[in-house]
Amino acid sequence: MKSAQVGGQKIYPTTQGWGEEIEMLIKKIETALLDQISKEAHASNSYLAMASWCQVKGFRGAASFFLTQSEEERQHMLKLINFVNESGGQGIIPALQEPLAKYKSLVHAFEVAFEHEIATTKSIHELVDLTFSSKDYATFNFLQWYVAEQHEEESLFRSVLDLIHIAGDEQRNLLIVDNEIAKIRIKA
Ligand code: OFO
Repeated sequence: MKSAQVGGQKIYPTTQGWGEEIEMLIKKIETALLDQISKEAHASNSYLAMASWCQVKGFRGAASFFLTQSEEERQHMLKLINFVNESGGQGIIPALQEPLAKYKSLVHAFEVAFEHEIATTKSIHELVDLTFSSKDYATFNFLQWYVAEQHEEESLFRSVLDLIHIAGDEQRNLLIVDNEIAKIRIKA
């Protein structure tokens, strides 16, 4: 990075470079941000796979829900890439691991999605911890948006799961639920 925020201050390398300790700290935070880019990309791809499965199974509401979610995750990834680039690093575009293509049921797809969200929240919180303990307040501040976003998304997925559980297994009820899922983001 051309400059770094350490100890609450913007610092610049000398002609000899950063000094080993700061160099390692910057690398650690940058690596963690790149790892988060990769996780957001995987989330986007996974939700696209879920949208495709839902479409094939006739769950049009859930398909549209997952498509929107996939697009949101892509935006989260882009936001991180921009931040890393603007901070003097380089946002690396990761290779994608193949997401799960088949689900046992609609509830299964949403359970997998919810687990993704819980894992993402954990990873964002670890990043926040790292930036705070490193006194990298600029990145810490940037990450607050992700903390709020994860809180919202966990709550959204929890509402969908509640809805599916109330409906039970009956196919007729599931179709009504599917309609409701299409509208849930508007209500939230
Ligand atoms: Fe990227 O917001 Fe959830 O996962």
